[in-house]
Amino acid sequence: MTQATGIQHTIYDDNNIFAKMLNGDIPYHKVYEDDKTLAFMDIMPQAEGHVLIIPKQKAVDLADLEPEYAAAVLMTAKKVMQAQRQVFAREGIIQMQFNGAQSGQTVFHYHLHLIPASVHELGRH
Ligand code: DGP
Repeated sequence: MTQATGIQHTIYDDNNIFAKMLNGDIPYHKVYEDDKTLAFMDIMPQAEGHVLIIPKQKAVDLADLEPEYAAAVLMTAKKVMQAQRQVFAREGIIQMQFNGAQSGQTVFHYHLHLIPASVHELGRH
C-alpha cells in the first residue's frame, strides 16, 4: 500500500509471529485478553515485567490501526500499567512503539511496549 506521502507501506503478513499467537499456533505468557486486544510477556525483555499489547486487527503499524482498536489498545495499556506499578512498586513505566523497519520495528503486527524502566535503564537488562 502506498500512502498519500508516497512512502511504501509494508503489507500485512498473515504468518507473522504475533498473528500466529492470535491464532493459538505458538505459546506465549498471557497477561490480559479481551475481545479486541491481547497482552503478553516480551520474549526479549528490556527490563523485568516488559509486556507487549497487540490488537486483534491485522494492522502493520499505527497507520493501519482502526480507531476502536487504537482505543482498546490504550485501555488495555492502562490496565497493564496499573498492574506493573503494583507488582514492581514503581511509578516509572515506559510506553514505546515502533512504526516501520527504519524506526526499529521487527514484527510487523502493531504492538505497544510497556516497560517498567527508566529511559536510562533501557537496554541494560
Ligand atoms: P519491535 O518490533 O522492535 O517493537 O520488537 C518486537 C518485540 O517482539 C521484541 O521486543 C521481541 C518480541 N518478540 C519477538 N518474537 C517474539 C515471540 O515469539 N514471543 C514473544 N513473547 N515476544 C516476541
